[in-house]
Amino acid sequence: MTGIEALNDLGKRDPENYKERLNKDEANFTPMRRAPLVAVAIAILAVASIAVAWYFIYVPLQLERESASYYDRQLAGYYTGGPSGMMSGFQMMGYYNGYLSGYSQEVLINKTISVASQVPGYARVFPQNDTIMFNSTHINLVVIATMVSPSDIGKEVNLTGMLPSSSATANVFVIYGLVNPTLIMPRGASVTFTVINLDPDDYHNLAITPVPPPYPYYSMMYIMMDVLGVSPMLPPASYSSGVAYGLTFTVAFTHPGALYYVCEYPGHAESGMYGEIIVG
Ligand SMILES: [Cu+2]
Repeated sequence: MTGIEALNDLGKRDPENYKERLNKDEANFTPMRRAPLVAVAIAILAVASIAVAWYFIYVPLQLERESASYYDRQLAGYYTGGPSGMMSGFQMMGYYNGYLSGYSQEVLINKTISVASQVPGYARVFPQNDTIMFNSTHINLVVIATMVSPSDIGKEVNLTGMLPSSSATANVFVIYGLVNPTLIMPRGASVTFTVINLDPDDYHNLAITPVPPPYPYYSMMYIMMDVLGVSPMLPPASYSSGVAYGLTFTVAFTHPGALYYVCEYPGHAESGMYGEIIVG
C-alpha cells in the first residue's frame, strides 16, 4: 500500500483521525514552505518603501533644510545679530518656506517704477546688447524683482518696454528698463543695490556671487557662502494698496572679473532669474 492509499484507507476507516492528520499537514508542512517566500516579499516591500520614502521625502526635506541653513548663514554674514537674535538692518516678517523674509523700505509701486526708469548720468543703457555701462566708482542701482508669466506679461512690457530674453522663463530682474542686463562697472566701484519686489505673487531676494550659472533648483546649495552681498526674501508687492518692499545693501567690487546677481529663491535662478556683472 502506498502512502496515499494508506491515507485514503484511513479516511474511510477513521474519518476523525484522517482530519486530524490533514490538519497536522496544514499546520506543520505548508506554512513552513510558504514562510521563506512571505519573508522575502515582506523584505522587498520594506526595502522598496524605505527607498521611496528616502528619495521622495527625506532627500527633498534634507535639501530644503540645508538650502535654508546656507541662506541663514549668508544673511548672518551681512546683518549683525540684534536683541534676542533678531537681525538688525531690516524689518523681519518671519519665514516663508523656511527662508527668512524681511525688508528695510516700504515703497510706493508707482514711485518705484518712475524712479527705476530714471537712468543716472554715469550710466549708459544699451538695449540691443542688454547691457548697462557705469562710469563711476559710486553707483546707486535700483533692481526690480518681478515675474514673467503668460498672464502677467503685460506688466513686464509696460515696465521695461521690451520682452524678456529667451533665457528668462519665469521670474526676472529689471534694471533701468532692461531684463537681466549685463552690468559693466569699473574696478573699485562701490555699488549700493536697492532691490524692490514688484511681483504680486512671489518672494524674491538678491545675492551677489562669483559662482557662475547654470544654477540648480536649490541655488544656495551651489552658491553656499560665496556671496559678496545678499538680501532677505522680500515679500510680494501689494497692488491693491500700491505698496512694495525693498532693501538696500552695498558691495565693493575690488577685483576685476565676472560676478552674478542672482535670486536665490528655489527654482528662480535655475529658470533664469540672474544677470552678469563685469568688473573691468
Ligand atoms: Cu526670485
